[in-house]
Amino acid sequence: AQIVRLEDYRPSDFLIDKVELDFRLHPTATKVTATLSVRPNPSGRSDVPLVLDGDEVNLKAIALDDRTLEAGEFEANPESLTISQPPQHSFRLTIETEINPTANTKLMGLYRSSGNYCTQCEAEGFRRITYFLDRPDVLAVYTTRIEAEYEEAPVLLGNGNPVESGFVEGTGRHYAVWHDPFPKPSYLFALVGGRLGRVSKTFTTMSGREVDIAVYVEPGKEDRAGYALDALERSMIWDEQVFGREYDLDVFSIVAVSDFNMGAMENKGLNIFNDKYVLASPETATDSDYANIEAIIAHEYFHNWSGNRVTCRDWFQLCLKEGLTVFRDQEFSSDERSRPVHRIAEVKALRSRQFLEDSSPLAHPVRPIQYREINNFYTATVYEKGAEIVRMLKTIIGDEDFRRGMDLYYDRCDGRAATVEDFLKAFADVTGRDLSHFARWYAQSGTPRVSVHGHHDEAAKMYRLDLRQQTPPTPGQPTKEPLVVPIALGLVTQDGQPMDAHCERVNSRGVFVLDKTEDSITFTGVASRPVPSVFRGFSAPVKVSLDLSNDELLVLLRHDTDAFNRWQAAQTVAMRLLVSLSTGTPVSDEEMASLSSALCAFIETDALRDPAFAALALTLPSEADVAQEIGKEVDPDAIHRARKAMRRHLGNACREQLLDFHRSLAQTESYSPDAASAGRRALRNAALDLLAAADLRTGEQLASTQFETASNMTDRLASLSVLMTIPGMVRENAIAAFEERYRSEPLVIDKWFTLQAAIPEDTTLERVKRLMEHPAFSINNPNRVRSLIGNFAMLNQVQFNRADGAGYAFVASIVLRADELNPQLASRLLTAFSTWRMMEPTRRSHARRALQSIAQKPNLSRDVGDIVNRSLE
Ligand code: BAL
Ligand code: ZN
Repeated sequence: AQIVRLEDYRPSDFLIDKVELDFRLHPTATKVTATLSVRPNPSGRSDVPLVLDGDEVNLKAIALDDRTLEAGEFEANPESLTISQPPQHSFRLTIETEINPTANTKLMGLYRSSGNYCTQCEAEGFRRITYFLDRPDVLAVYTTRIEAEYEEAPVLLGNGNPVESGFVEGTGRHYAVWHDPFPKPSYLFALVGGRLGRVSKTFTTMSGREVDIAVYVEPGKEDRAGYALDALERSMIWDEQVFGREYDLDVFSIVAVSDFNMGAMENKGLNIFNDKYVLASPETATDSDYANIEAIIAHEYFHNWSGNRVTCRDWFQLCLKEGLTVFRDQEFSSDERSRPVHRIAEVKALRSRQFLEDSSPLAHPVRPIQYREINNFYTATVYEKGAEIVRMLKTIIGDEDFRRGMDLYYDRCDGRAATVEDFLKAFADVTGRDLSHFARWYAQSGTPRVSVHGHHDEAAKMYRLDLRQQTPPTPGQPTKEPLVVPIALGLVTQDGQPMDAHCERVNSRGVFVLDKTEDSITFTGVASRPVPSVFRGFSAPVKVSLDLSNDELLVLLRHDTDAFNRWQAAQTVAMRLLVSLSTGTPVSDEEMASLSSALCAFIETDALRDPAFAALALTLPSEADVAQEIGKEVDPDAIHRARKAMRRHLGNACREQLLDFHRSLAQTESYSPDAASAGRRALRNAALDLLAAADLRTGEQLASTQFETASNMTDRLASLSVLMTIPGMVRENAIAAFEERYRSEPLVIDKWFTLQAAIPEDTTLERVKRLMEHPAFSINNPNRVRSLIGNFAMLNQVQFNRADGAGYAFVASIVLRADELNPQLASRLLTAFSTWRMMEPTRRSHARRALQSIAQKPNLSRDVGDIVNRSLE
């Protein structure tokens, strides 16, 4: 497939200012008439053909300025439409196409989900509806008329504001016209038609305008849409207060659909969501579902400014909207919940997904310089590392200048398709700083490693920190340059008091900026050897190596003023022990006991002050995280045994305290999804998990009682998850009871699939294959496939990475099956193989064979072909 390169970017030779669309919805033969107002682009080339993009387009007719074009005046195939000699002035092009939305299993363009019509156009789905200049720097004003059988689709929604609606007399059909006054790229186009229930309210913006905000869901599920509507309203208020951004249309709608490739989509004024990120009730959704709904509703809403009002010039700039919008949703969640707890959750996700990607054959810069298939770049690197770059910028320049820079960026770029350079220039201009070195974060892939060595001179009362950064090679980038790394830091005495030491290179916000390969900073007035607390709040997305003993780290656990580093200190010690245990390096009883007694002491004094934080402190690094830390010749079975042993040790050591939490934190009042209540449930369930690890019978008894009496999904699922670790009839009966209870709830059955797919036992592969025959499973539905097969591959380290290769062969076979229906889904599944090179030789050769079996298949989609080739390179 052809490679698209950033360096080849040039402006479009033609622009489209206005688009008028007419849809006659029909399950298998939807007719679309698109009237495009086209003109030559003054900044493009003249006397060149007009080439419009298409993808499986079925063209019915074409006219130029109302004159039907004859064969010979244009050239059309399903992938493009060319007019060799277009007029050199403005003209109107009218294109009629026909679509079969029912047969559209790719879920790109116009398709049907549970009988409803919906669209997904990012990145290149609009060209599946009609021929178009389907690129984000072509911005047009859209008017959309939608017509359908009233019985089939009583609700008709489009972008922008409703203009007109009515019945088509004597036909049983009706129509609605929508007009969006804000010029937008085609990827933000959307329509919905169907039978939908609605919850809504009026939101008054900061300038006093009234907006009708609404959430549409499957009829009968309106009572599960209230939390999403509330999260939307809170997001609107937050963006006004924190970024000064006001909503700009008369309506804002969110529609939940059950077949969706992504989490959600920010179409102008008409967000379309995977129903998993809208529907919630205490009986069907967990605390983390509620938190995800809140974050994703906010994310899509925030795109209205960071993405829609200011969009991207080309797809290489994807991080411009995605990194920035993730940063914005993270800040929102931190303000709505507990900032340190949220920061820990962000960092855990970053490490497990982005650091992994950055050390894999799929590593790429936050702003890639080339792609074969843009769908494969909606990655943790573009999103999460992209957000970390924005956060570092804020850390370096400070809150006030950050806000001034954001305002300038919006002022300058409103209504335009912008670049990363435009973004950075706004901050350079408000601060007078040169950000060209900082910009390297966008171009250089790989996770930097920063080593920190401390030297104390008692006589001179000086303390020196020697810092060194280095980034390992990644595909296409054998050598690396030093980056600009903000390090938030402080010193703590050996008995845990904050030290009042001075270093003029650390700014008033406690930040030192490392911008060379090596540097040293010296603190004065340091009488005794301190414990340094570095990268507070995880101030840069780097891996840190510290020359601190475990005992010194545990001082930070007890005493650091930075909550993130308190958590980090215990994780670092746990990780060291897990790596040793997994690789056959002896670990003494004292070493194990020093961590467990520090954690027991910590939870005894601190847990109830912030239960959510305590739950995180009690959760050991995952098996995948340990594998990543080991990095080569990985034996997943050894890691599994090590982690099990350590959980058993911790559960025994803190047993009394854990039993007490499990008893005293039982839910008594009615369920509320707020962060404080969720934190208490998290601590209680973390306690249950460790108690079961220490003693299976106690665990089984506590978990089965909790399973039977739980008053909400969080507690019920947590207890079932614990039962999954205990083979036997109690577990199998609970699995059956859960299925019986939630059989008609697809999103709950997804959880049931996931728990079973994650059982670390040899029989799991057979279980997963059996579950594919379950009536609720469908290879066509992305949520089902990801829950059962995606999570088998991502969560079940020992069974996906089976030594006999059966896990790899199975997932490869599903990738091939899925690829025939939905290439995006298939290529996403395939990324589970990104860890294959770090495995020990037997597993590595099985994985290579599975990847080769995919690569050899004829007619692979571009999506899967790209990932499999990069994985094998
Ligand atoms: N733009 C694709 C979905 C999202 O990131 O919001
Ligand atoms: Zn986004």
